[in-house]
Amino acid sequence: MLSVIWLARASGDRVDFLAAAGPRGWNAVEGSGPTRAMKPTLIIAAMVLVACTVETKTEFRDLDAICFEAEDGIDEDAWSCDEALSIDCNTDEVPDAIYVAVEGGCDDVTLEPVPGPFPPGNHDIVVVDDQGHQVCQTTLEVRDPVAPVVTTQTIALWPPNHKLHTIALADCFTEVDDCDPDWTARVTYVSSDEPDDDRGDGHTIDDVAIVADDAVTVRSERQGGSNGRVYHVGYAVTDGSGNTTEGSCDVVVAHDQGHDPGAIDDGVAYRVEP
Ligand SMILES: [Ca+2]
Ligand SMILES: [Ca+2]
Ligand SMILES: [Ca+2]
Ligand SMILES: [Ca+2]
Repeated sequence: MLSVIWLARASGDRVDFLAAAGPRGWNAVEGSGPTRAMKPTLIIAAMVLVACTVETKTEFRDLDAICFEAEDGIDEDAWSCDEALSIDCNTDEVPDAIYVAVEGGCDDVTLEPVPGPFPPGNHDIVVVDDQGHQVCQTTLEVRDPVAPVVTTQTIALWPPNHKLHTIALADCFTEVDDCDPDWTARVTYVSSDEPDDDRGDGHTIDDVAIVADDAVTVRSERQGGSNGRVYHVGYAVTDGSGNTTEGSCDVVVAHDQGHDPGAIDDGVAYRVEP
């Protein structure tokens, strides 16, 4: 069972890897507070961890090609090149090796590894010898019927100085667990539990906006006479097989710094969609 968890986003010149975790559930994001300030630490930690964990992802290994003498047979669990293989990447691992039956013995046969990676999808598996001659061919189907599992954190903005903050989905995701590294995330809405411009909140409008497929801006502001402001950032995370998980993460502006969690959600006052 492969269980590398990673959080990677590619968007212009922004962070490529934000968090990564191994089978024991390592989590790059600890504590709460202004995420913007934590970002450099996250990037460094993530780069180190991605370098360590990617090698354990079975799909990223090459496939050894092993000659066997047809008359001797192979273990019943071994994958022989004379049959196609279909696996579910949530429950099965890509085998380490494919076995190739050769009449007359393996003494003079040297087979090349079949280069990976093998993410979800259909793969032609062509085994060649060290002279480049094709020895056999089959197919590997890697199925992924399970939607990504997304874990988020609440982001706190302070002080309430009416400034806009850009929040990327990568800022509020702490884990995206999927056997397919080729997932994408998009914003589905952003909402506020206070009106755009009301009493005791200054004189600004457009407090929420969607500024990219995967990013919003929200204003660090709340009504002085209320209980703190709660923004919801809706997201959809879709893997390469089209399985989608939807949810939202919170961005809060406390009424003051004496409260924990410091803002009470009064329901949606208004929301913006793409
Ligand atoms: Ca999946
Ligand atoms: Ca106002
Ligand atoms: Ca406002
Ligand atoms: Ca509130």
